[in-house]
Amino acid sequence: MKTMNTGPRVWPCLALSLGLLGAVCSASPAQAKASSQPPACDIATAQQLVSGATITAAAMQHTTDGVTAYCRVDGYVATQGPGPNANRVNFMVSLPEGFKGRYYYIGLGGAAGYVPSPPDTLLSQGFAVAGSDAGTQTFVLDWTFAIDRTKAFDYAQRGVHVSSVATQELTRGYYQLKSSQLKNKSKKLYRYIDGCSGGGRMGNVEAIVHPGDYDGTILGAPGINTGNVLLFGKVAQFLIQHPEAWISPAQFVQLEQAIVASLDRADGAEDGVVSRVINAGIDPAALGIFTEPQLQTLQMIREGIDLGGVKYPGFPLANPIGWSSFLIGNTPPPWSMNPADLDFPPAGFMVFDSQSRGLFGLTYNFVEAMDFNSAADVSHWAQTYEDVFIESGTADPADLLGYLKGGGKIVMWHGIADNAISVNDSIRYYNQLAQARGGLARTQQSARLFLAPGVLHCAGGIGPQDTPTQALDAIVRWVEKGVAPQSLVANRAPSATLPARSFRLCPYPQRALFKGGLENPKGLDVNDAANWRCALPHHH
Ligand SMILES: [Ca+2]
Repeated sequence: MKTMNTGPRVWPCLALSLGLLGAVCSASPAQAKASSQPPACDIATAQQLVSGATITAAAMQHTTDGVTAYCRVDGYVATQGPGPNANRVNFMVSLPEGFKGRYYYIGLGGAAGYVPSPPDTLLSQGFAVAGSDAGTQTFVLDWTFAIDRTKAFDYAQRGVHVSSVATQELTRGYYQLKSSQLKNKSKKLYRYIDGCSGGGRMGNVEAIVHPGDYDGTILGAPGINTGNVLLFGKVAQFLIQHPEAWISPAQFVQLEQAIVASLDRADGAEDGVVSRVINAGIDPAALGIFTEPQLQTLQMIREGIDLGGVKYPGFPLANPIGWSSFLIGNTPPPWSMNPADLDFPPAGFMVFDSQSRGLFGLTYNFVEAMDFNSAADVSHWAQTYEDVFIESGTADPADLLGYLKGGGKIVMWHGIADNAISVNDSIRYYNQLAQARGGLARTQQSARLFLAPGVLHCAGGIGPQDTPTQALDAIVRWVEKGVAPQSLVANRAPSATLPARSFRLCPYPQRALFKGGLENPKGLDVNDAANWRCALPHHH
């Protein structure tokens, strides 16, 4: 296999699907405008507002529509240890005119690696927007930076924390939230962190390790289980060693059509969408289109992996066409490591290979070195990950209790068709959180999980595409007004093949039920969320 070469032009769509886009929101704002002018937007002034960080740039900018002016401040926090090298966590915070007392931190997916730009929509709505590279400066699917254990620790937990502290200090200072001139009586800065995949991991780690940093946390398809990447490696190794077990994209299209044909109605609405997590109910072997080795591949993906104690549950059968890009590869092995070639490996291989090199050395070749059938090998890998990415491996949901008891709110969401992180793992995590918190009812007072039908990893697929927007809207109301979300209504824009649709997403374990039912005698529009309601499974 050729050497790892990960140019930035690879996987642009994947970068999107890893949750690199910020969300937008349209909540009604609290009055929090400073009555006095904000300080000047320049390096010297910004530097005076913050301790423990070095400001490198500060300048007024405008949203692309030219309407909203904001002061963008860039800087870094110097870090040291546990490795011998020092490091820098680069950050930005953008401070708009028309500030509404809200601060939003952009959680980055994948390996982070760059300072994100603030979304215009959030700035126009009066959010101060912050983000950082989490202390890494590599491509989004390259974790080899972890060879430097200082960078590994920054990525795991310290980077988001120190940049949150610095940018919140800058926000408070810029808007003079410590002064008495605010109309906002509480002088409260409402702080939100939002991300998907690796970005969800960031929010989860913050809530666990630094529960005082945020008031509201959005966990989109969060990477919270080391078994997730171990399963990537296991599947990729199996395919490399057994190329005949590779499954073509065309076969996944056939499988998906068969799944929808047989399971569509099981959720109570014939709408071409499998709206429930269904882990059984279809036997791929019965379709007669897969060979025995291919059935083994499917079984591996559905089975998950055992870390010894913690289990990473496998993927449900929902919309498996996404499995080609993430798990199986669009072309059969052997794969080329040259991004210019079309026979590039699946994203899951890239993730597991680079993480393995980051953990065990740049020349480490997991395909040769790992035995995924050996419990000792699997648990050694997982344990090394825990030791290097401290507090960022397999999370214990009980560790969220401090954040929740302190008043913090969590909106968690996950696409049922997720092709990178199994929706079953978010369900597992939420159920275990409910156990630790003393039951579902109590847990739902501060943490809710919403499942989005048809959504691939963070975005894409036939389901709703603005779930992050709706989740932010919901958590703002929850944090600032105490109104917990009874459901989220998320939307899909019309496409060449599908009409516009709104979806009702219900707090787990509730499900969305179509009021028209399978027969739909009144001819209700299945594409309108108003015709769906939330109910517990046994109430239909
Ligand atoms: Ca259906």
